[in-house]
Formats: sequence, structure tokens, C-alpha cells
Amino acid sequence: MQPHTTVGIVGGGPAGLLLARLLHRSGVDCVVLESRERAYVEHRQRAGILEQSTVDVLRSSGAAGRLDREAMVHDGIELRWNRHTHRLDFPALTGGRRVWVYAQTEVVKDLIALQIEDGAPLVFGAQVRAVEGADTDRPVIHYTHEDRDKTLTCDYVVGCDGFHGVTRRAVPRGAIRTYERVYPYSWFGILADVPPSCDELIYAHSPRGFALHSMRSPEVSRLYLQVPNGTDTDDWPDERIWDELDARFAIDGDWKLERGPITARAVLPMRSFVTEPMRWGRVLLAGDAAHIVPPTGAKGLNLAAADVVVLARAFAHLRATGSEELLEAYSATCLRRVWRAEHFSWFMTTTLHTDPAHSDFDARLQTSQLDRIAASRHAAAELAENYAGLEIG
Ligand code: RFL
Ligand code: PHB
Repeated sequence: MQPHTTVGIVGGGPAGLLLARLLHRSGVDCVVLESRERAYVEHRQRAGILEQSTVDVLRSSGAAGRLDREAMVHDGIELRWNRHTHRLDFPALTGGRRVWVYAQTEVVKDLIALQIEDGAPLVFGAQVRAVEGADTDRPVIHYTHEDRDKTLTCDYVVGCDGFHGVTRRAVPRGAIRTYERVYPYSWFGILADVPPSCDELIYAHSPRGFALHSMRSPEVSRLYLQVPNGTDTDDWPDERIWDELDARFAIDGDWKLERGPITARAVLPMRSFVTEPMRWGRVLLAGDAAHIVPPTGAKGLNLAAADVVVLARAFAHLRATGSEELLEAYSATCLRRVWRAEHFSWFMTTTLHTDPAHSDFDARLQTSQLDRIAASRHAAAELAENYAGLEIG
């Protein structure tokens, strides 16, 4: 007999792992197939900011023990432009919302440990090659594990395999529509063994380009610089990175950027992308497999978590009632939140970055918008509500 599961999950990133956790707790059986090895998945540097709703779901699924001990709770961010700084107070502007600084790598480690502790199936080194039969009631996952070709038949397949995954290809061309925007700049991200020079994240707009000061712990800083697409990390010796960060964060006041040993560096392209619908037959897409946002709004991981919450609820409903009604509503429910986050991420990105094709006129519009955020509680609240996370769907 062929191996079979109710929900076959392609990809063991945050979307796949959290979905598996939620399904396991509702008594829905599933298998996670992840192409990479555990150590690789646990150390891939990605997101750092969790919204209230993401923390809530990690807590309610019993996955927030270490998060509640170690995460840093932030009540705002700083925006910098024209050599001055403006703080947004999230709880005051949003009726009490805040964000958590807890690295995606840590969320992933916590979820993997729980999955293994539960004895729930999670296969590393399982490279999915294709998903077939989306329009049948027995879709099949074809994958390679330990040099052997294998298959897994499923009632449903969920593609949590990120932007470059294969599950999206199971949907015939023409059955889904994609929307895309590629930005004319990238982020150069570093990790440095130096205490953060700030208590909260700093998003800086400057004529030299955007910079972001984030953090991973009281001892480790995470910083990003806008750079041209195609930038080679070898062209950026440490001194040049720190000098450029210094120049972009500079304000007419007392502030100093502390420097330290750089332990990781990478260039990350930026893209907006949406697949509509997020379901076709018995194949569903979640997280980055379905949509991508540029990281300026800190939304990607939170969107992935929101998708799988909706999906887990739909599978639990199916199990309890036999009704597919929530699965049928899955795509429309998620896309409302996705498009809001797409807009916000685009807004943050285009307001804060320097576009090489832009004129001085465009640059003045950007600073006018930032001035407006500083002057108007309504404009500030709009940014704060989106950043700290909206209740949608
Ligand atoms: P992932 O994390 O890409 O996981 C997909 C998993 O699928 C596996 N896979 C396959 N497995 C089997 N067979 C195949 N054929 C497979 N193909 C792929 C991959 O190995 C991988 O393990 O997608 P997921 O789970 O949807 O999670 C999405 C998030 O990772 C992503 O949205 C965020 O990291 C985006 N993001 C941020 N999001 C936030 O909410 N807050 C942030 O502060 C934030 N900062 C960021 C970010 C993304 C960044 N990069 C790298 C673009 C900062 C950066 C720099
Ligand atoms: C991060 O800490 O990696 C981070 C924080 C905020 C962002 C993007 C990335 O907007």
C-alpha cells in the first residue's frame, strides 16, 4: 500500500511547521516534507518581528515557552529622516498593540523541537519534485529522500515551500493569476556581535538610501542597508558598512552607532508578489509560496502564520463536520489580509527607500509623507496599526 496522509505539507519553514503543529493539536494527521537538513533550516537568517496575533497563536498552540522568556517586547519604532528622529508609540496609537522581537530562526527551532517531541512526521532532506492530481480527490506528492524516489498520497496538499517552491506548479497555467513588482534595490543585511545602539528598531530614510537598525538579543544587532541590485558582499569591507550605516542614521542630536564584529552578511532582493486564488482543487498555498512582501513592513512571517491559522481552522472544521465550507473560503479570507499587507509593505518600502529613477520631486514627496506622520496622529496611527498588525478575517 502507498503511504497516505490527510494533509501533505510541502516545506518545513514557519508556515509548514506551524500548520503541522495546529493540525496535530486538532487531531488531523499530516506529514511535513522539507528539502533541507534540520541544521540549515534552524540557522537561515530571516525575519525578526512578530505581531500580537502571531504571538497569540504560538501561545495557544503551546509553542511560546521560550518566546515568553527570551523575546524583547517593543512598544514602538523610530523613523529618521532629514537628520531628525520621530518615535511612534504603538500602544498609544493602536489601543494597546505592541510587537515582539524574536528571530524566525528561534520560532523554527521551537516548532521543530515540539514536532519531534510529539512524534509527528517531519522528514528533512525530502526534496519534493512535483505535486500531481490537484483536481482529483487523491493528490500525490513525488519526492526524493536518501537518493530514493518516493510518493505520498494525500487528501489535500498544502504548499508551504516558499517563493521558489514547486507546489504552485501543480496548478495549471491560466487557473491562477499572479501579481508582481520587483524593486530597483536590495537589502544588505548583517549580524554583528555588538549590543544594539537603540532600544527600538530604527527605520532611516536618507538621500544615501534606506537603513534599518534591528536586533536579535541584548548582545546581537541586525542591520540592513539599501544597496543596488546585484551588489557583491565582497565590495563591502566591514569599515565601509559601518561608515555607510553611520551616515544614514545620522541625526542632529546625541546618538552613536556602536560597531562590532560582523558575523554574517547577505544581499536580499526585494519583491511584491501575490497568487490568486490561493487554492486550486485539493492543493492549497500558504505563506511565501502564495505571496511575498518586501521586508520593510516586517509582514512576511506574520502573513504566513495568519494563513495557516485560517487553514488549520478549516481542516478542523472539515474533520468535525465533513463540510468543506471553510476550505472553500480559505483563499478569499486570506487575500483580504494579504492585500492589506502588500499595500503597507509597498508603502513602507517606497516611502523610505531612494529610488535611482526618482527625481528630486519624488524625494520631496517622501519627506512630506514622513513629516505628515510626525504631525498627524491619524497618519501615525495608520502606520502603527498596520505595523503592529490588524485584525482581519
Ligand atoms: P520559507 O521560510 O521560505 O519556508 C519554505 C520552506 O520550504 C522548503 N522547500 C521545500 N521543501 C521540500 N521540497 C521542495 N521542493 C521545497 N522547496 C522549498 C524550504 O527549504 C523552506 O524550509 O516560507 P514560509 O514558511 O512561508 O515563511 C515565510 C517567511 O520565511 C518569510 O515571509 C519571512 O522571512 C519574511 N521576512 C520577514 N517577515 C516578517 O514577518 N517580519 C520580518 O521582520 C521579516 N524580515 C523577511 C525579513 C525576509 C527576509 N528575506 C530573507 C527575504 C527579513 C529578510 C531579510
Ligand atoms: C529583522 O530584524 O530582521 C527585521 C526587522 C524589521 C523588518 C525587517 C527585518 O522590517
